[in-house]
Amino acid sequence: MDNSKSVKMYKEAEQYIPGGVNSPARACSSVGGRPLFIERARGARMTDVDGNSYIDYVLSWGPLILGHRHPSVIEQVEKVLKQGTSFGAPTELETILARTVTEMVPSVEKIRFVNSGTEATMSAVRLARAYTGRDIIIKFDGCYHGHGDTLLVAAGSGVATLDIPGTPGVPKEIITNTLSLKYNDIEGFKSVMKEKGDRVACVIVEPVAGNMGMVMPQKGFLEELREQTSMHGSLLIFDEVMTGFRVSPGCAQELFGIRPDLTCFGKVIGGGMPVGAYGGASDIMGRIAPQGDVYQAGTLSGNPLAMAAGIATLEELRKDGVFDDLESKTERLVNGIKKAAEDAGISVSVSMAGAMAGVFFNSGDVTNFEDAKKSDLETFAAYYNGMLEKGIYLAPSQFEAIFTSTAHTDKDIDLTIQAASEVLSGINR
Ligand code: KE4
Repeated sequence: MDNSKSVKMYKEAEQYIPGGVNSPARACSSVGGRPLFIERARGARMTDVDGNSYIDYVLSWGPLILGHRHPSVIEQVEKVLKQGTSFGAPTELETILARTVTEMVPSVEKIRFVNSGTEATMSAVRLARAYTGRDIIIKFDGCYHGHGDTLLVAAGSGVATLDIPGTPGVPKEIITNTLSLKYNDIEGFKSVMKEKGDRVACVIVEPVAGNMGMVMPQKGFLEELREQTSMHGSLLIFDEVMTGFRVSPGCAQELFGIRPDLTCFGKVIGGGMPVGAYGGASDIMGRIAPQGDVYQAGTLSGNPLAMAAGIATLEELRKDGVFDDLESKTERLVNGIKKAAEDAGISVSVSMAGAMAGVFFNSGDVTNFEDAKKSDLETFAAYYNGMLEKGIYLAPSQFEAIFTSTAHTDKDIDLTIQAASEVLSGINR
């Protein structure tokens, strides 16, 4: 595959941008490659600057659940573009998207838009600390909640991929009140809450973990988080930046029937434009300035172009049958990859929820970060590069997830399964 233009552009980018990328997750160092420079995309396909075309399962790391350049998203954004790009003043579009989210996610009575998932989680934690008057926050190893100082402890995603501590530059005092526990370890969580529960401001969790690879919550885990936080007057925050409107139209909280106190959103809610959000019960959100005294602000928060993309995306997702189709496509894909690995004699563990899936090259079940780190990273690198050669664009890390979209066709899924079969059977030879 000719990548000469990407190679040239990457060299140029490295002169001005650290690592040549504006997010470490895009670096391909962990799989021994370099990032491709993309020229255009439509539906489930992306084309790089050398004219190579790929079936895309990264979808801008989740936002493009309708695929690239969905007609209604483009139409809505172009309509707003004719009026302006940003006003720094309220627009009706913000209210429309806010109302849509409250209709789709009942636990959200009020919502504040920001520009990224990081801003959403950072603000939700600040709000929880203010609302409870407490300082301790609990997260889980391998979960990634963006790059905010207090949450970079034992984080997943690019922090895990690059195997870096994640906290250089974060003063110890800032993270002394951040406890990171083992995901799915109910007894461990209960004992910490027994000892410190009355000082815990919030527990923040990815209800389906997608940043250590994809790890499902074990039976009773989320229920226990809900029970213990209610018992101790702590807030339960669901970080649904990745799972939001992807694992179910009503998010993971609908899938598992758990009502968190606060929910963080990102990715799909912006339809490919920079949007994050946090929301929850009115009495909690009422503490946010200017209604309350907890400060959080943003120049481009609620940007009309981004709101238009988000509205168009959620309106499409609400249509009957969309999720059933997404789910069956994802199931066929992940079972096809599983069978390809097993036929090649390669240990594999897979999982899926709605329009997201995970594939670990691992001989055991993966229920937490420790298990995930036992995966065969060499096999993953060979699989990643082999699939790329065959025109299948995956996240360049074992510690990321697979995303499907309404734009992926049955033919795309068949081609992907075929590619996996050829690549994986070639690895062990
Ligand atoms: P952003 O600040 O990147 O918009 O959102 C941070 C975030 C928060 N919470 C969860 C559960 C997330 O998955 C993320 C971001 N996800 C990564 C991919 N695993 C974004 C990719 C990147 O960092 O470039």
